[in-house]
Amino acid sequence: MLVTEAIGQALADLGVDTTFGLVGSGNFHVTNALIARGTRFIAARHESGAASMADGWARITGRAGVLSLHQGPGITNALTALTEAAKARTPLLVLAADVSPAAKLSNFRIDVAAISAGIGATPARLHSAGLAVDDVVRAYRTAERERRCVILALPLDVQASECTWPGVAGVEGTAGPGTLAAGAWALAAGPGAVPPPAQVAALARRLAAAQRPVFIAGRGARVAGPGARAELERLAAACGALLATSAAAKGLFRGSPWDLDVSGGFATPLAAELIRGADLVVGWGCALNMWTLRSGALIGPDAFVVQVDHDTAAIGAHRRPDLGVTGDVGATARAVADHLAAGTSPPAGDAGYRSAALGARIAAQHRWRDVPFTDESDGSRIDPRTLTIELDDLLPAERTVAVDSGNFMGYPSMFLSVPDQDGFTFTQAFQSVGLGLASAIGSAIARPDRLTVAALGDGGALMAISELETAVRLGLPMVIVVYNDDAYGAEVHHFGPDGYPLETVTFPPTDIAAIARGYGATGVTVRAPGDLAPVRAWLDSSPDRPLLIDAKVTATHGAWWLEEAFRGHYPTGPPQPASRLPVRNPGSRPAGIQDPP
Ligand SMILES: Cc1ncc(C[n+]2csc(CCOP(=O)(O)OP(=O)(O)O)c2C)c(N)n1
Ligand SMILES: [Mg+2]
Repeated sequence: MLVTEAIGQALADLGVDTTFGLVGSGNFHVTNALIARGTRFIAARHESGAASMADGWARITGRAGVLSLHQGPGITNALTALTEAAKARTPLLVLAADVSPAAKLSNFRIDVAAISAGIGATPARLHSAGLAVDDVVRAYRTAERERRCVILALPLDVQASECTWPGVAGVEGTAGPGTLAAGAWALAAGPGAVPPPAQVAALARRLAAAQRPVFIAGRGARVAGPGARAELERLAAACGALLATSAAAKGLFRGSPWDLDVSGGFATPLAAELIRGADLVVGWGCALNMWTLRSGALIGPDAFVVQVDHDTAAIGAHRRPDLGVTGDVGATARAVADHLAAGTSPPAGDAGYRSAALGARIAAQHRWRDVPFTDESDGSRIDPRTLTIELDDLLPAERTVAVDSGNFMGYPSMFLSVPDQDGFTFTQAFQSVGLGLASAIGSAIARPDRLTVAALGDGGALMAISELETAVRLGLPMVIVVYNDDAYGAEVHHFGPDGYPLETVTFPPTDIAAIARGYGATGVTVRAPGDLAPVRAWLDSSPDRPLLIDAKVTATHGAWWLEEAFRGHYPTGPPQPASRLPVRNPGSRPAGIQDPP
């Protein structure tokens, strides 16, 4: 068989059933080999979109995504989205066509390995026809087990070579095509590592002594498997801990009466108060970074901080804990709960942080929509909070929310509820604008049983709008909400108050609903709650195409969480403005063209 066919066979045997990509000559045959073996191929319109779709799909399914790219520009077009995947530790295998070594002066030549390493991905390559299957299996397993973005260079000459099916050498129980069991390596991967007994005892002691413990679970808890939540809840109940998550694990404790939702910039006033009041904070598979802890402001002065992570390198990477515990989230929680249960003096009768009075406060105030605010809608523009609360009521609760980056991003993150930890796709590891639409499409493909809601700014929407064609072609009944302020609002609100010129970051109004209709989607313009009636009609119509809501939102002031983000740019304090010279940029708007009212 050809090497391309062997690659398709090996990946199909590994259980790959969905691949994303954009096909050129260099990945034409390998993509077809995957399709011939039963894989569904999702053709995107831009490689960035293809990569974000694979990323979103992998986050929601918990499986390794597979992406197929043409050589050279096919790879470079995908780099921003791949950087996000690498930083977020999304398991992703990239089948990256590459020029033959002998094609020294090919226009398509780039240094794939150097670029891969430069964005934090793991470089790999097909070494020869004889080793190709081993190379592919190793790359896939590295992506899957180590949660890496592995970029596997596929030189054209190796792809075109003949090979004999090698039976996936070195892999247990494989002698020929179709025999590589999908779970064969999963056993060896060893999730479930229990920390050393001394660490278990130390954490148990701290929990037993704590008056007001709070657990913050992160991405590591989300990916630790379905049992992790139950183990964490059992332990939390034993010591009276309140429950919170990082944004990446939003939804993990949904339904618990002790769930404070997200810790960090998106925390409700009540959640922030209670986390700040904790005497013990335990991060579970959680980086405890500046976002989750509001740069440390959510940790009270006398709080004891514990970090549990199976990856030793993660412990203390952002903030030095008072106690580091090396172990799998679920296994550690179980071991500590068992230790507490077996102890001679457990905190008998002590409810910890779980008093009846607090329970009542949490029940009344745990959602952002329970926090009073002044609706700033004025008839021509809708307050983004009002818009999002209306949508929260209108859209089915069984939903996946995917959020792009920008000033708007807190509104969907804070005001739209999600059903569980698999209901939120948050591509913020690289803080790139423009990945939200495609990661939503990947999420929608991953969970067709749920309504996917993409939340975008107008900047991010227009940057990535070409994937609307993909969503229409695939017949995805998803909702795309554009918080349209005709601006790069993040910049406007950051620099505007200091009097800087804003011509480079403001734009004439764009009718994004009309653009959506041009792609074949349903488009609705919303300026007031009453304009949302067509959303109800769309929901009731068994839709087979996306609905884009072009929401003209108020923009009188910036979102407060934005300042937190900008503070991260300058850890040693913001630079002082050197000059305030007015900037007149003739390139931004042709003379004589006025903005429509
Ligand atoms: C790829 C990329 N380019 C530029 C930026 C800088 N940036 C951060 S937020 C933002 C504005 C995004 O505008 P929009 O999507 O309309 O959201 P808004 O801030 O207006 O709510 C920009 C340009 C970025 N983060 N990523
Ligand atoms: Mg905007």
